[in-house]
Parts: sequence; structure tokens; C-alpha cells
Amino acid sequence: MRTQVAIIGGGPSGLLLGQLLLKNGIDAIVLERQTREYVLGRIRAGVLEVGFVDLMQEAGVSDRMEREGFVHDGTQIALDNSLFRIDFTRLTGKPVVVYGQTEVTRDLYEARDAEGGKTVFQAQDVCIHDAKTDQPHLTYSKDGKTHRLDCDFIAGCDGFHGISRQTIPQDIRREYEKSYPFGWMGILSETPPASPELIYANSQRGFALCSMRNDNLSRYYVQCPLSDRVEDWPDGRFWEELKQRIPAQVAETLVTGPSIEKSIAPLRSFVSEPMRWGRLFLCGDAAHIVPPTGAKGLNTAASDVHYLYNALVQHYQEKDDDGLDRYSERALARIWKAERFSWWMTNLLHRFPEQSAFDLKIQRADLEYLRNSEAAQTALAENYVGLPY
Ligand code: FAS
Ligand code: PHB
Repeated sequence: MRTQVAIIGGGPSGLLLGQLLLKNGIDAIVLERQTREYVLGRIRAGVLEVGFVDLMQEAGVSDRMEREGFVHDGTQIALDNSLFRIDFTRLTGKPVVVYGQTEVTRDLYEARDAEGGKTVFQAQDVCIHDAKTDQPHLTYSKDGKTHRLDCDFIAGCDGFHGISRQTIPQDIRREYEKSYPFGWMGILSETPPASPELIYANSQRGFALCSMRNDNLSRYYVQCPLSDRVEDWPDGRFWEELKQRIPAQVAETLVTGPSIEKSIAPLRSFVSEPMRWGRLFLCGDAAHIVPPTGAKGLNTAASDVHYLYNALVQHYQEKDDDGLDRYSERALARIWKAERFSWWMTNLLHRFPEQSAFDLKIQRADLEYLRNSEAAQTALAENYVGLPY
């Protein structure tokens, strides 16, 4: 088998890249380790930057998002028992769109099917060969047979636990990592959202987030110790803890119900440089991870896709490799700003086990400054809605 661009990973990065390439007449095959159902069963991101929405429009996959996505002009910050609002649209001219990553992935798969994009599910043991030559290829196994896929370029869109990053020799890779001493216990419930906008809460008991997917599907998180397991959090305990971390005026009207999904995610900041090795290009979680506090994970995957897709179009249509040669530098410049913002939001809103009385005073001063300063709110808003590509 041969294609122009071999994409490893059928998550949002791989699918969005594949769709944009397809739209520009560039052939790409997606190799996905899991089944489609498994990929669509993951509950992850919920907030999309306008840049992401624009890319989905460019890919011709935005109809349902425009119908069902919630445009949010701002967010609420809860400090103990009070709330204050960050007005994204007034401060930056841009909103965000609340639309689940699961739905994004579903829409991309449906578009890929409709337009004849080829996806190999349950492709096991994907291996990258000759990435440093102009004739790279992949091998993978499926149905007990080994297959070969010859290509011009390889897009490593296989997430944090994929093989692409590991293919780059250790002495070439520079990895930067920060692990946080807590996780997020998240639930999904078929209940109306606690508030029309998201609420990011810093409370004495720890961080909490009230989010949503639609008018009757809510997404909540509470900060929890890394040692916790999902079974430590029966629904009743979760709801009681959430109510103690959000303002009483919100807790009083909170509609609780059975969880339909529950998971604990660790929080990590991670970047692997460079994002190119010969004809292999890393994209999304394969190259970087952020704590979800700033809602940047999926959105930085989108900016990687933007740079890589435009570079590949430039290569094939203009015989110009400037975009490919600059890909890693350009993607990393924006990624590090998203890493900084996600780290900052995480430090602003969470309680750290080793925080001293002084640290707590500084954190509170940071929050009070944010509450009262338009400049501070503008800085948060412009990062949250998404810095320019
Ligand atoms: P993904 O990990 O989504 O996709 C990679 C794909 O590659 C997967 O389908 C995998 O099966 C496949 N793959 C892996 N290895 C392979 C191999 N060897 N061969 C073939 N295929 C292979 N971001 C936010 O903005 N907000 C959030 O709230 C949020 N919550 C998250 C919760 C969790 C538990 C996790 C893990 C991430 C969360 N994220 C969140 C970040 C998340 O949304 C990612 O940024 C997003 O999934 C990135 O998409 P991809 O780069 O496509 O990687
Ligand atoms: C979500 O809705 O899952 C969500 C929203 C905002 C975040 C993280 C997660 O910062």
C-alpha cells in the first residue's frame, strides 16, 4: 500500500489533519490502534478556541458544532463563597465554544467515511522505518498479517503513549516535564449544568470545575489526591464534595444525578523537542501535554495541525519546504505559551500539599488582583480564547 501522508493515530489530531489534507487533494491513511467505538468512548476536552472552530470549518466538518455547540462569552471564577466573571468577548473580541471532544471526533470520523478517507482500525505494532530518508514507510499487523505502508511523510498523531515520539533517538530528544501532586476526579451526569458558564473554583478544600456538554449533560471535576481511585468516589461523596467547593448560591440549586462516566486523570506538563525528525512530524499529545486547567490540550493539537497541514500543502502544491522546515519551531513557540498559561491557571486554582501560609497568601493576592484588574483579566482572557496561530 502507498499514500502521501501516513497518519499514526485516529484521535482528533490525526483525523483533523487527515480531513484537511483530503480537502486539498492530498492522500492520507490513518492507522488507529483501537476500534472506532473505543476511541469514541473517551470523555475528554470540552472547550474549543475559535482557531479550532475555524479549522473545523475549513475542513468542512463544522455544521453540527455550529448547531449544537455553546458559544461562551466568558467564564466564572469562584473564590471561596463569591463569584466573579472574566468577559472574554468584551476583553478580546472572541468567545470560546463548548462542544465535547467526543463529538468533534465523531464528526471527523463521519466526514472521513463520507469522503472516502481510509482508516485502518486495530492496526497493531505500528513501526516507523527510514524516517530519515526520502522513502519512509510503516509496518503494522492486522488480522494476523504484517502490512507495509509506503509514504512521503509520517504524522505522529498517536498521543502521549504512542510510538512516534519514542522513534526519535533519545540523544536527539529534549524532554521537559512537570508532574502535579494531585489529579482530577471527573464525572459526566445527565443533569442540567450548574451555571450557564463554566465555573473554575479555588476553595479551601481544593479545586473544582463545573462544565457541561449540553443542556442536560454536565461535566464536573474535583481535585483529588494522586493516590485516589475512582472507586473511592461514589456519586454521593462526589456531589457532597463538589457542593462544598463551589459558592453556596450555586450549590443550593445544583441538580445531582447518577454519573454515566467517571475517571481520574493525572495532571502533567510535558513537551518533547524537536517535533520533527526527518520525514516524521509529531502532532498533539504525541509531543506535548498540559494540565487541563486552561483547556489547552485539544486546542494546541489544533494549532499543530494548522502548521503541519499548511506546510504539507505548500510542499505538494508549491514545491516549497519552508513550512516543513519551520514546523517544529513554529509549533513549539505557541505550545510553550499554552504550557505557561496552563501551569499558571493550575497554580492559581489548586491547593498544593506543600503550600506554606505565605504561598496561600500569594495565591489569594493573585486571585484578588485578577478579580479587580482589567489588565489581569485581559491577560487571562486572551490566553483562554487562544493566542494567534
Ligand atoms: P489522543 O491521545 O486523543 O489520540 C491519539 C490516538 O492515537 C488514540 O486514538 C490512540 O488510540 C492512538 N494510538 C496510540 N498509540 C498508537 C499506536 N502505536 N498505533 C496506532 N494508534 C495509536 N484537553 C482539554 O483541552 N480539556 C480537557 O478537559 C482534557 N481532558 C483530558 C482527559 C484525559 C484523561 C486525557 C488523557 C486528556 C485530556 N485532555 C483534555 C487532552 C486531550 O483532549 C488531548 O489534548 C487530545 O486528546 C489530543 O488529541 P490527540 O493528539 O489526537 O491525541
Ligand atoms: C471540560 O468540559 O471537560 C473541561 C472544560 C474546561 C477545562 C477542562 C475540562 O479547563
